[in-house]
Amino acid sequence: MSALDMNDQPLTPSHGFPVRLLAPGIAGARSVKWLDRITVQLTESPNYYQQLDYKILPPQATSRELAKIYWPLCPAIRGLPVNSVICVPATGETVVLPYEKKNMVEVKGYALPAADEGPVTKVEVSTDDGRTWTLATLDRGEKTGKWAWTLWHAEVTLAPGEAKRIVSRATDRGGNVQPEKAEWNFRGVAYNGWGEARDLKVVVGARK
Ligand SMILES: Nc1nc2c(c(=O)[nH]1)N[C@H]1C(S)=C(S)[C@@H](COP(=O)(O)O)O[C@H]1N2
Ligand SMILES: [Mo]
Repeated sequence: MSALDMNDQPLTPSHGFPVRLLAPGIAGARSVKWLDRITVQLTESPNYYQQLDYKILPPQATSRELAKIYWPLCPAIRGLPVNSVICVPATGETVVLPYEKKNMVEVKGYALPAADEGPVTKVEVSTDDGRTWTLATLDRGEKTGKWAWTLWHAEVTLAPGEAKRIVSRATDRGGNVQPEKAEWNFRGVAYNGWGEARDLKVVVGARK
């Protein structure tokens, strides 16, 4: 489909004004901006980004030279895998807990479903490297669209101290669950290992 607006405002030039293609469930790289013509053809587009970028190369493609062998052999990315990211707190941050609510840390982030297997149905957060999980609240709940990103928040227990780590894991309607780690690839694309905030310093603030 084509888009003329974004968030009820006309598209800005940097997002593709006057017309932008929107391909729901397909990586944003395919949502072509500044659209001026559409061709229907039997062969794949020779466009640089279709042929030589946004592909998941196998792990043995470890250099530019080796990658050259694999570019024509691998399919262009279409759908992205299920994913979640922790935005608050951020890695390296010092979290000051109010004295009255010590040990409870507010965590916020976003999640997206795999390709067209959305929406995200569950996000979980862990403060013990995945041994136990706390269910996050999906901000839009049932109203989340099939292809939409999901904002989420959770409150987790985290004792004061240094080098603390929080991780997140999303599940979508198709049953896809975010893995702890994803396999390395040359361009680092489509990485969907657990969301993470690490090197956190947690301190308790003064009594009110
Ligand atoms: N014409 C055109 N459209 C494009 C691109 C581009 O280089 N040229 N980049 C794509 C990529 S890789 C991405 S991630 C998205 C980014 O869209 P945004 O800037 O609106 O977030 O636009 C896509 N559409
Ligand atoms: Mo991109």
